[in-house]
Amino acid sequence: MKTIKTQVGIVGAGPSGLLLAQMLHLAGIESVILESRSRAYIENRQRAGVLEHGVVQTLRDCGVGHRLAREGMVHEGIDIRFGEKRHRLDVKALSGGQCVTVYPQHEIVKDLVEARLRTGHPILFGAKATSLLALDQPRPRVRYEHEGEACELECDFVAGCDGFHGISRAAVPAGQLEIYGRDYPFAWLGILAEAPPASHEVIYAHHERGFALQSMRSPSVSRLYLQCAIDEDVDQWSDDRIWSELHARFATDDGFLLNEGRIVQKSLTPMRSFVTAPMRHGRLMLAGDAAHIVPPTGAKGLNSAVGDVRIMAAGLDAYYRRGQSDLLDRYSDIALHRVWKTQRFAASLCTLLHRFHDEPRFQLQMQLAELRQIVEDARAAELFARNYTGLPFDV
Ligand code: RFL
Ligand code: PHB
Repeated sequence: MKTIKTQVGIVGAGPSGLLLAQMLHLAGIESVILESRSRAYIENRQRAGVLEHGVVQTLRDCGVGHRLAREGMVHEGIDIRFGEKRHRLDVKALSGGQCVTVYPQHEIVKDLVEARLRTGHPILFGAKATSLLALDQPRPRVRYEHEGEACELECDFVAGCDGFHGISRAAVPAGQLEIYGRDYPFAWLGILAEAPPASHEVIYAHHERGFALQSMRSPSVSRLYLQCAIDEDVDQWSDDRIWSELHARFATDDGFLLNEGRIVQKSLTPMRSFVTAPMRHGRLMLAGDAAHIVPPTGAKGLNSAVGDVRIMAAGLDAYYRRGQSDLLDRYSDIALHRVWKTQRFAASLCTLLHRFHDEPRFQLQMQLAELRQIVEDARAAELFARNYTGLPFDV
């Protein structure tokens, strides 16, 4: 069987795997990335949009911030709507100077793939990992298929960066992982529209008909989401129906109007909170969506993945540079400390903004009271802004 040897075997070329590879490269550590999909597929997959302050800094520090600095849209505030009124939260002032940047995830993926290719180190597309072996031994192995051939990657550590549906988490023996989670009884219908965003900041709209969100991908392309049923048939949503529902949910008493445009993509996203603990088993370390999922309301998934990768890279650096394994041994504890804070924020924002169909009318009043507190009470607003723009990284 064809075998490649390296220091760190990385399964998955999403933001987690690609950023880890770049950080390891900068630290002089060798790695091989295995990605089951094609380069074109991962570079066009529509996902996240909002980057925390510290994530932008991390990407810059890793030498992949040039296009982000040019094309990223820096946002100093967000618009929260409820009861047909809009409220601007100046998150920059409230958080002590931190902004968020809207820059699509697939553009980060493009920047990181380009950086990887420039290093000349291996990234194999169409390489599907099929099993992880000897995870409790000094040299674990990843078995994978590439160009119709069964191959093996032998390494010191395996970084499981293969997302929620990957094989890494499942490779941990039964009973060794604790799973925490919740599935929400609704989904998001997301669209990409060739329409300039009507507001230059992201809008979070609480409405009796359900939650809606306006974001953007560029000054001429809007990204919009609508809360919908979990089993919604996207084909039942004509463009006219989507626009009329969006208009209803974003309406304010001062006559705000969304810009319409050609809808070029429609998709359905389920909503889930999920954490696996510990995030390490033997020589396998999980990062990003392979270890935890947040409902997208707080825009935390990708940001949380970057938090994991920073800790893992620092641990590997200490291990290879100084022969110290204590940081690596504490990887899971350090990562989970931040993961749970992020989970709390994302889950609470999700339950604050969405309608639950079985909820008593009482619950709606609770949501409105909390929303009022966020926009009226400076301390509640500050806490929100600090979570939204990003808590400090532990490493
Ligand atoms: P990914 O991006 O899923 O990448 C995993 C990679 O692993 C590959 N893979 C395999 N490769 C080899 N062998 C196998 N057996 C493999 N199995 C899988 C996959 O092909 C893939 O390329 O995980 P990663 O890197 O951990 O990144 C996580 C983020 O993608 C995710 O958290 C965010 O997209 C979540 N998210 C958001 N996060 C934010 O921080 N800000 C946002 O504004 C935001 N908005 C969103 C979002 C996610 C959304 N969806 C679609 C779930 C909005 C939406 C609608
Ligand atoms: C997005 O731009 O896709 C986006 C923005 C804000 C969120 C979630 C997703 O909270």
